[in-house]
Amino acid sequence: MRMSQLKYWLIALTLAVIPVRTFAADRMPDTSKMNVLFIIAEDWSANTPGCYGNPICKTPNLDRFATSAVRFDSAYVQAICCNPSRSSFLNGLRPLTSRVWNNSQEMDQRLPPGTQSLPELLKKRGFYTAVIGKFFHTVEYAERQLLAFDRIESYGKPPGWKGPDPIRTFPPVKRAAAQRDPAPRDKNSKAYREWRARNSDRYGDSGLAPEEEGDYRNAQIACALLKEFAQTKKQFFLSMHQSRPHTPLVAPKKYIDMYDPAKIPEPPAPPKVETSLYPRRVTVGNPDIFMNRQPTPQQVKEAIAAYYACVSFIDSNIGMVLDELEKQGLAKSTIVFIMGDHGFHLGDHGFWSKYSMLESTRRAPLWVRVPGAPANGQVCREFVEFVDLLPTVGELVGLDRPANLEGLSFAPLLVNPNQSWKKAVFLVENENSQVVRTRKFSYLEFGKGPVPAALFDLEKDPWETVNLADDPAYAKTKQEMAELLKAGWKAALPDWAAK
Ligand SMILES: [Ca+2]
Repeated sequence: MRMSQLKYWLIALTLAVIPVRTFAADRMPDTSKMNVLFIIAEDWSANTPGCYGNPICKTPNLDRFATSAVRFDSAYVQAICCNPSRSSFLNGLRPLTSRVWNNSQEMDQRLPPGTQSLPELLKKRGFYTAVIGKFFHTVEYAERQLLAFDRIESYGKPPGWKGPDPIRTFPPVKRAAAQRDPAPRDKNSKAYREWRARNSDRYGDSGLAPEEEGDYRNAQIACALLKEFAQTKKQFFLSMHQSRPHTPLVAPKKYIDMYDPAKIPEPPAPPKVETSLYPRRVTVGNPDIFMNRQPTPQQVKEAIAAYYACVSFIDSNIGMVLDELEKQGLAKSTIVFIMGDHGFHLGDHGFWSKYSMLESTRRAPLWVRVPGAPANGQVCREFVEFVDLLPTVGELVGLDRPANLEGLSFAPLLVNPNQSWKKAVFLVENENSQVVRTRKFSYLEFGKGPVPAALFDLEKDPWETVNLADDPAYAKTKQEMAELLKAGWKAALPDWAAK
């Protein structure tokens, strides 16, 4: 055999072996130089986008985006409301490790020493970092972390931050006299708390043109920044906030007019005081909306219609940003994550708002588009957790990932969304109340409340209405679920990832 023939056979042999071993990595483009765009919307029920199966709520931009991204159908947050959920996924830690499980715990006072948040890691890696609107729960809770942003737009500035002036300014909003109800200055005052409740517990026409709305303006700022980034050509991280569909459920009239409350079906899982896990919400009121009263059936439909209007409004704003990404030639070099920060009850169980361990709070919408990823356009039904976001970004762009992260990069699911993945997801309400959800069951333990535990058969009862915790036929299942909850997230990892 001549030397050239030998070389040929050696190369052929190598090629025959390599594709089997590195099949997945070979099919993923080089993502290390890509930009990262986060779009985070507040309190977003995964049951609402059209591409998630809602036949009424209109989300044409997200539906189109879904054809070029991976839509995660089983994405779960780790905490029951904003502050702990964001503290969890923006630091890659679960609530009992971040030590933040409610809205009043100050993140930067409680994180384990040495914790590096996502913007800090990106900054260290050389990204130009920009944020538009809310990112962490409040500026006061994240002053150190926010200093990692080169650009802060439409959001409070932490002390000592010295960045550029706003890239865009807007004319002041002219509110009608009837809508004038300014917030009292002292955030610790009773008057402020009363104003907050009054302001939150509303739905319907915002009385503003889209151009006067903060969410629209945030999208405009994002477009201006993308234009700048296209010229400076720095590798960037940009996060844009959408305050909807958080309460108040108000939107410009054109979006409210899209929905006829008469055509909204009644919510599933009608309220039952005697079996409710959170009975106060069925008898007294809810957080955020319908706070001191129970809505009439008509008000239920009107509020759901208004929520859909809010979702359609942010869909339009998000579409504006995605279009600009194309226009500026950045779509092929920018990884896009679109997500809610947790879910929302829309009248199911008689519940509104979040603050529960049930599916409506746990599950949130999540789309991920890595340009050129093989799974784009597909739906991933495997379990992912929001605590996985930081490890995923870390793997894609090559961050120096801290050793104590409590998630698993789901980048491999962007290559093959059908491979076997986590067997369960976890959420924490507080130190003593937690839930584990497998494909078939959810199991909840309560530190206090009407029952110590709840077990639901999700195949038979997806809306979690029949508590089987005391049913002898489910005794073995209950024990297994309790053991899994105690064993924790590591016990639910795919075999290859378990340590
Ligand atoms: Ca929220």
